[in-house]
Amino acid sequence: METFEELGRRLSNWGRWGPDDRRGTLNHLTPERVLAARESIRSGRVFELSLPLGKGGPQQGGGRFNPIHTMTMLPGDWDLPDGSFIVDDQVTMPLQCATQWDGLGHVGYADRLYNDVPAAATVTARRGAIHNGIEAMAPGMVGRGVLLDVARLRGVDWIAADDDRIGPDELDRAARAQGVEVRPGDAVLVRTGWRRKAVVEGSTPEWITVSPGLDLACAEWLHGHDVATVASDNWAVEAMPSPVPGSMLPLHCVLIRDLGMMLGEMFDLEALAEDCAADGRWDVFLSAPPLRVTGGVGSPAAPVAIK
Ligand code: UVW
Repeated sequence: METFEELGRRLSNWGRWGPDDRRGTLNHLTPERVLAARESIRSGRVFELSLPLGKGGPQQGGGRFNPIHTMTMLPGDWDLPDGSFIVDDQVTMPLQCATQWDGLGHVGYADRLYNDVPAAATVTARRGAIHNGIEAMAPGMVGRGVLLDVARLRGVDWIAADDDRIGPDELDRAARAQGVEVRPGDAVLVRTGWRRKAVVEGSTPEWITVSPGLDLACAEWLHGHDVATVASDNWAVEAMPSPVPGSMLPLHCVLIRDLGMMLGEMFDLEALAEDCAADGRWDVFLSAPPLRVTGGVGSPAAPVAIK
């Protein structure tokens, strides 16, 4: 059986867009494809796909915590002679704690990041990811998005963590059932229903330790369709725990490090999925830029889908 490293080597995009490329599969997002994505706007309805940022956010793992919002200036602190006043605030948060993009500095293996960049020498405490920082991805994913509602295909509110992982055949079946085509340059939005579970049941510790999601075999499907990005409503896009002994995030490794693909996590696809099921249109115009955090390995995102 092919290991994830062998799969990564076989699908590798290293060198495809030049030795200094830092944008990976976002290169599929050409001006022509962005322009064509306007055809997905039909009604003007806009859907917010991010989770609220605050202490009510999801259960966290790995030392991450929900955003801490503090007021740094209250009415009365800086009042002006004309009676006007100024109020300021700040947020302290890990960049990986809510709706987010994983950048190309987020995951690697064998001391390499995307496009053969040495990891230990180029990700530093002072400067972050010197070569594969998230700022190189800006303006990021702005183009056509396709929602594949796998939970709906299975006829469930959400896929259970111990159900079968989502494989390439199922992505094809969802697209066929919905009558939508995945095109080069698209963002594929995969709904597992995991967000709905958090809303219905509350975000329990299991929400982050186990989860439904994509199987490693989906890497070849995403590669074969020349998609720009993939995003999901769970916390890791891929199914947890991993099917590969000793490897926690094999799909991350192949997609981020070998293909150069940003992953979108904890996207709230609930309202959008309801609307798509109602009108039978599953393609959207997606605007989901990352913050330009210099040397950042990820970024919070506030994606919006326009129908
Ligand atoms: C980890 O980094 C562990 O996961 P994710 O990319 O899903 O935030």
